[in-house]
Amino acid sequence: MYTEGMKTTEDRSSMSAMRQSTDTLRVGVVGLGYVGVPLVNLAARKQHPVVGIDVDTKKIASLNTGAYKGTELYIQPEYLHKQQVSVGVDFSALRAVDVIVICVPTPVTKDFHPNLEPVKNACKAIAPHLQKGQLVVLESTVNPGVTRSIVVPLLEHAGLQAGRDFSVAHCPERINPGDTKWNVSNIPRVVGGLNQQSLELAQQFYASVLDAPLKPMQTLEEAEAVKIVENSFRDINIAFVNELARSFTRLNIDVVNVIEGASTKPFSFLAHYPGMGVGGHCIPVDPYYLIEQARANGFYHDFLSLARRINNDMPSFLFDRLGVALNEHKLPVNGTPVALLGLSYKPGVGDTRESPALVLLEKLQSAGADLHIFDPYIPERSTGTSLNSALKGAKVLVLATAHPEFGALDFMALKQDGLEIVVDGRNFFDKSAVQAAGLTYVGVGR
Ligand code: SAJ
Repeated sequence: MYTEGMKTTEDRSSMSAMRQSTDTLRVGVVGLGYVGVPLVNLAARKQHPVVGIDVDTKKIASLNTGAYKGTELYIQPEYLHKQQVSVGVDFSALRAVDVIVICVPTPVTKDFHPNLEPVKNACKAIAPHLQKGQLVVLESTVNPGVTRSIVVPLLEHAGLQAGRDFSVAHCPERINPGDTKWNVSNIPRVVGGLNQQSLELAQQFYASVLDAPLKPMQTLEEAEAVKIVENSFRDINIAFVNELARSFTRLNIDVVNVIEGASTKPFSFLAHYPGMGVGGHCIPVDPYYLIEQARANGFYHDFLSLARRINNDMPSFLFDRLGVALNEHKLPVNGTPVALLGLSYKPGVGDTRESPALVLLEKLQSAGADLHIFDPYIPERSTGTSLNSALKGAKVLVLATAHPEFGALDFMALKQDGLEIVVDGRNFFDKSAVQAAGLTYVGVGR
């Protein structure tokens, strides 16, 4: 541990070097995805020299040409041109930096267990190149205890001692893909350190890149828990309204109108909306981290687990509602032309991770539906090249993602073309306009 008596000249020089040069810290970012790339651009914008490392050679090649797809997923070409930023697969480049930030994915396995392999592999690749005086920050979302019990020992593998020879901190990422207001620069953050020295160095680093408050936590575990708690909070609130949607369907009450009504209360109510399920790399994933770790320590999160089950059941709920509507129209699923609009887990992005649309797609395929798929953000998985080609001849329209591109449908014309049923998995359409066109409307709780 860094204590006054134990500082060697070298340690003190590297720390004081970091202190003196926070305006030009050399930054290493490991993992160049939707979290790492914005951080690379931000650190470069703040005049830090940056080394970006990823194991994906194709990604590196694409980043180097500046042609990487996506608005937040490319490195500003000028940083590459003036060589302020360099990206590659060689972890030895990290020897020359002051701060190493780990931004690799933390997915769950098919049976919903946390998959820490990317984090472990990153630490194993970093360890041989770790230098005295460096700070290592984990930004990947992990359950409380992972930084101390998994990351630190793997980094120490090269013989250096965490807290004495190098510092360790956790600053959970809060990137919100597609968000035009909140970004890597202005989102407030929390940070925890292995020891006071680690916390202070991490605060110095983030103070030099963020234009947002940074709340120091008492421990690494508190910082890890913050991210899990904020995303579990969202998951249980969505589960609440999804359960209401199933109940109100039977009571013939429009749950969206009720939520809008509850939203008139100026305090103590936070609106969430029902839909065909919860996708993405955060909300449906993070609660499992806490469920698993608590279970390993003798506590079972009944409530978090129930919320996960409710949300995971929503694609089935919608599929059953489709079956009821098809029955009313004397149509089988098998062989009926169905236009499936959207595969992504949220509007405006082309990301199918944990997407409920894929669960519904599988059910429709298994039942033999004549599927015509269109997602403007995922052309490679669309069966047609346009919205109109997917809709042509469809008897059923299923909206699985509320992409804005689906907001101007002419339901009267679609009715003329033979459409009979609209299944609105995100309560996206104007129900009365659909019904006025003589179509059957199936929503989620409305
Ligand atoms: N969803 C609902 N009902 C809601 C809100 C969301 O069914 O009321 C569904 C969405 O359709 C989607 C899933 O939940 O399938 C996740 O949606 P999201 O809006 O939470 O989007 P994410 O996954 O990008 O979540 C991120 C998170 N950010 C981080 O973890 C850093 C989350 O904490 C944010 O609250 C969220 O963005 C946001 O608010 O946009």
